[in-house]
Amino acid sequence: MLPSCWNEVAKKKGKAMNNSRFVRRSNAWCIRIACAAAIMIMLGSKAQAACDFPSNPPANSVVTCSGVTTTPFQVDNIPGVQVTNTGTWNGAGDTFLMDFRGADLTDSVLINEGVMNWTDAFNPTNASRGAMSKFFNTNQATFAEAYNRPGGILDVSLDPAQASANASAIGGLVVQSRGPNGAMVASNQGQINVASSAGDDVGIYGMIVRADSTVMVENASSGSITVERGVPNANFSVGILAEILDDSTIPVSAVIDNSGQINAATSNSNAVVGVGVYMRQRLPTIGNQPGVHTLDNTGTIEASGGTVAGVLFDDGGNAFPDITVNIDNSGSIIGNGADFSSAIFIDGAAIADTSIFNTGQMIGSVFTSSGNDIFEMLSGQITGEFFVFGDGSDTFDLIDGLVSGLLDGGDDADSADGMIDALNFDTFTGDAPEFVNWESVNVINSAAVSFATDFTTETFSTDATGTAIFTDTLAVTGDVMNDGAIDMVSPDTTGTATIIGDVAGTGALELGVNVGSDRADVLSIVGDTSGSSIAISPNSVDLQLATGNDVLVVEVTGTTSVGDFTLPDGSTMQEINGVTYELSLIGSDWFLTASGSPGGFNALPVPTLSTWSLVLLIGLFLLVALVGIRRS
Ligand SMILES: [Ca+2]
Ligand SMILES: [Ca+2]
Ligand SMILES: [Ca+2]
Ligand SMILES: [Ca+2]
Repeated sequence: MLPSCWNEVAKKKGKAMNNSRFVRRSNAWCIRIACAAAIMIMLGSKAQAACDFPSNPPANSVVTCSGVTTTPFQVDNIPGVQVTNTGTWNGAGDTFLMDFRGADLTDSVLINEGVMNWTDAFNPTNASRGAMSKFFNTNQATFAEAYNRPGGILDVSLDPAQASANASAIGGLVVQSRGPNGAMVASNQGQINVASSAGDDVGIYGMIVRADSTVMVENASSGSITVERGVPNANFSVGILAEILDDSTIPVSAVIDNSGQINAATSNSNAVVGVGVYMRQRLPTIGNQPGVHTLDNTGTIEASGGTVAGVLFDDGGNAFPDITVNIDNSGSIIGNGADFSSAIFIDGAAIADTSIFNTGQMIGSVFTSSGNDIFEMLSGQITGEFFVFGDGSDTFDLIDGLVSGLLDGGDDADSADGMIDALNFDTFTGDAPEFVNWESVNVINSAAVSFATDFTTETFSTDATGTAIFTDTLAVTGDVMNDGAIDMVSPDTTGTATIIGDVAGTGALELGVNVGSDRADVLSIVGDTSGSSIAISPNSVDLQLATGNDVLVVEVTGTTSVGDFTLPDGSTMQEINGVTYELSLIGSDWFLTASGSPGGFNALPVPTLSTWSLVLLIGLFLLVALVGIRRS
């Protein structure tokens, strides 16, 4: 037989996936499967059956089930069996369809290409159960795979009359690999539907994929997962759960790749929790092995109802060290809850370092934990009430796209606690969203950003190519390092921005000036300017003749010294509307004063006729006089 994950890997390579770890890992597994397959061909038996092939075939059998059946197919403590359903398989009540159990299920492969219906489902056992397969907790499957192929349908509906009989979760595809450092691969390329219409006190799941060390889950572009709970219930309704269990002696990882549709819908009751993709590391590894949890989403993940998360990570409240969560979204992640809406929720008890790369759409808030988190907003749109990064030194890079909601770096805006959050406007052009609790705010790499809402930070900076546009009356609390440009130009020269902190840097300060009415945009600095050499650039807003009166441009309450500000190119002189002005320090305030007479000299109005005009006029008079003399 062909290794069943071979096609998956080929397809991923064809997609030019950038997640090379995923491909490398897949290749390693496929080599193992290829070997197992070769052994099967040499040793195994092959059977065709209308879902009535006797259970417990020899090891390494390849079993195909067709036709219609209601008989469970059991594999008990037999390694290397591959079972494929191509027909229609109906089960009802407390039952299994494909039932894998026992101590050794290594290299089991479960495939559905037909229809598997589980109606009136209930689960009185203490272990979760799915329409398609179940491995008990005692299993020792060091590697196993499960596929719902294109066209395959897994349909589960819970029995309302048996609501109280349920003891554990019910799902569409439920598999786990519990051997030493076990690995589990599962892929949905067809349809999975799980529905509950009664108050069943049990979690319902499209897919549950678990292992001690390694989990790989795919919902392919042809895949759709719908989990729907019609009535209030405190338990979970989840599209995909990818969970690392316990006892791994090697670093653990879970990779989820969604390019299809995932919808987890609950009723609008507050207590109802709906989750599109649930990433979890529940129990301790041996020796606190590092854990990496990765979601690559190019499709749609949506959770709707009462309290919802498009994507959720938790570590069972264990605060495991050395956990990394990576989310790459170029599709849609939507949390649409009546009471609580999050697109991404990293449980606050975890200390995971979370990295999020977004080029797609997110609707709903984002919460990360006390780790050091990174959010790269590369393009697309995120719309939510809050984007909260919590404790730890976190970074938000706004490069392109639209952010609608409050960006909250967490902890405070002070580095004394050792937690220093950086908000970087990197090449971004547009309006800054509202933000709080960032120790460092930076406008870099040719970014041009308008700031309309007062903010507090420890250090605000522009690099040599960055422009910060301050709207009228903006107040910035924090020190400012301006190596690029602060642009306060307002057409009516009424800008009165305030910096409550020290100012330094070698950049520019763009102001609007009206030298006809002795007015300019004024920057107030409640602090010192020592050591700076900022070039004030007065931009005349109209052509009114200059009065030559003093014009205030910068006021400083602390210390400021000659040379801290200049005019462009290090000059101290500039002609504006016919009068040469000089930048003068008077007290601790900076004025434009008519050249040579700092301190209030009222220059005479500039003559309306130039000297050349006068000469021309005098010449004309002389000419007229000469002509008059000759005629007389
Ligand atoms: Ca954090
Ligand atoms: Ca923080
Ligand atoms: Ca902070
Ligand atoms: Ca802090």
